[in-house]
Amino acid sequence: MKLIVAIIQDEDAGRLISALMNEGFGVTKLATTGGFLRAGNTTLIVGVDVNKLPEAMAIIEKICKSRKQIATSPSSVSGDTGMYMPYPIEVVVGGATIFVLDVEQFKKL
Ligand code: 2BA
Repeated sequence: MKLIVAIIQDEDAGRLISALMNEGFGVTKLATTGGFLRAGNTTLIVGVDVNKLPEAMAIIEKICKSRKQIATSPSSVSGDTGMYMPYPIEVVVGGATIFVLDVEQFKKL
């Protein structure tokens, strides 16, 4: 068994959860925050049989879209003044950041 940990954008979460559940995958949704943008995102954990992994990955790939986002820089540009000067930046947030982990044990009690 494998555990998919997929960090996705909030906008895609509802559709992705529905698509995965329609195909019989079990899904847990976590409300998370990206370290760089300090904005909300969604992390899904999905336990899958090894032979179903490609199917789950294909669903994630189909639904999750990358988007440009304008954000205020989380760090300061202080120069000599020591002042905090936030400035707008454009970043491309990926459709999904995915980790696939080996599952040592899986139990439902
Ligand atoms: P954030 O950390 O909020 O990052 C959002 C987007 O900002 C990133 O999109 C990337 O395009 C940009 N970004 C991140 N760090 C940057 C930096 N130091 N300088 C310039 N731009 C930067 P993604 O790479 O698609 O990441 C989307 C979200 O996935 C991240 O949100 C974070 O929550 C998660 N993530 C990405 N890589 C990760 C990793 N190696 N481990 C854990 N979580 C990760």
